Amino acid sequence: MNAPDHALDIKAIQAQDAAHFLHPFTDFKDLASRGSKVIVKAQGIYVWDADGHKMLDAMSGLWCVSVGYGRAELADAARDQMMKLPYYNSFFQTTNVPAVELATRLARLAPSVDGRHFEHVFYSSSGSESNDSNVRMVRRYWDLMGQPQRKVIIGRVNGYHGSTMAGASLGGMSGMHAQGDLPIPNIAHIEQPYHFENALPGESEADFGVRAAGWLEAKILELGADTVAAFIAEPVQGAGGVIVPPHTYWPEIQRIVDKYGILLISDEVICAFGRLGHWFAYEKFGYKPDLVTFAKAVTSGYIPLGGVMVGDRVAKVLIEQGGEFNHGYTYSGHPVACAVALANLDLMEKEGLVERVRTDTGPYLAEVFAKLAQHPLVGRAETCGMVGGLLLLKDKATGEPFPSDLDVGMMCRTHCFDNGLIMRAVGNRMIIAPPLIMQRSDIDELSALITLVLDKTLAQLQAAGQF
Ligand code: PXG
Repeated sequence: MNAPDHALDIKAIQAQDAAHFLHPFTDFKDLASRGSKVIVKAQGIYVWDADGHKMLDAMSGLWCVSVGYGRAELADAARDQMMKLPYYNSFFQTTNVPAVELATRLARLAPSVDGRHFEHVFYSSSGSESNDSNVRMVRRYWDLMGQPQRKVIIGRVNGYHGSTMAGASLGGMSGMHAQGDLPIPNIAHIEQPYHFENALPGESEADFGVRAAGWLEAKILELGADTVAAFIAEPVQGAGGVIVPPHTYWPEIQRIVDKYGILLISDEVICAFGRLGHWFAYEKFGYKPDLVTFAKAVTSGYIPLGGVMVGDRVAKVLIEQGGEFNHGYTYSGHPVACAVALANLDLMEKEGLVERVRTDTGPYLAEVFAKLAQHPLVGRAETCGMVGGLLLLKDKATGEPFPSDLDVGMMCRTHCFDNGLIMRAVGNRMIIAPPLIMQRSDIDELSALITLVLDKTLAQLQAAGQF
């Protein structure tokens, strides 16, 4: 398995890649000068590049391959459905069996909180599209409610909600806003609940959580409560660096959205389907969203599918009063994607993956991260279910960060690649979202690899006189 793939002319593939393939979120010229790493195969929790290097994929692809690679059940489901009905639209009073079955199943999986139910699904093919659908549904809802002035959707700095015009606008990534005249009108942002960066000196996590939620109330009052349509947030911020909010944050957010009657959108593109030990993450934190965005792990990334769980409050109005809803995609309710999702949910249920994360591997990963926090480079170590973040600091006692031009995160990530481990670097936070099929022994292997790359990063910093 570890031999180079001689059937491939890697240099030619890299040259064609540079000549024809514009990669997402990439400096095209820089990548062309380096040459892409060609990933050729995968099995279980590992991927292999064309040179035969085996890597433990602690990012599950891109937060999606929850059931691991090489699952024949998902390929069989796709093939069977392709041979039966590869495509049909659901625009003109037609439907298909997998889309109906999946919507029914998702409605059963989404827990009701305080009598608020999720009975309906609106399908898309990605997280970004789903959040565009959210904007359309939220604004349509308030129009139908006779409050068309309620247009503003509030998101958070460093939140990620996708890369379409609306998705990137809802997100709070300054680098994305800087390109393409974003955000679009009627989007506002508040600061993120990141204790390390935003707490006052000596402020407890609990106090900070309440204060950070209070930024939402302040923004609502600043904008005028009758102009605000919705608040959108990730349960735990993923792409922003695995920022886990204090336990006091979500209850206070719920109090505020209830007080002003604004809709709550839980963007669970990363957090749903067991990532945090529950089918949906709002259940873990106990809040009551009106709309829930999903994508990624609904199919374990084997095929694109996304959507929105539409709660009763919004669904009733759109259905009873809305007439035709002028929005949808060619692939809304794609039969093959829905068939793969059903097979994926079957696997997750059969193997008890959600419960495993909640009761076994999630708590075990937390123990492992508590040990990693002892490493001289690690200033903070946090997990939530099967996501984790390690903050690399120059001085963990004082909280002094490394100078940003040193790019310690990228330094560490290079050691990861060189040593058979895939982690993401977000600034100087090293983050993971491993496949949910991992057992404790896999987590031990992951922990040993992380320790190795931290040691190598430390040695490099010491050699450069930076530590
Ligand atoms: N919402 C959230 C919370 C996400 O994490 C999207 C929406 C958009 O989904 P699509 O399917 O349109 O990509 C995401 C996607 C990273 C990274 O570098 C994270 C995502 C996508 C690409 C890169 O961590 N999350």
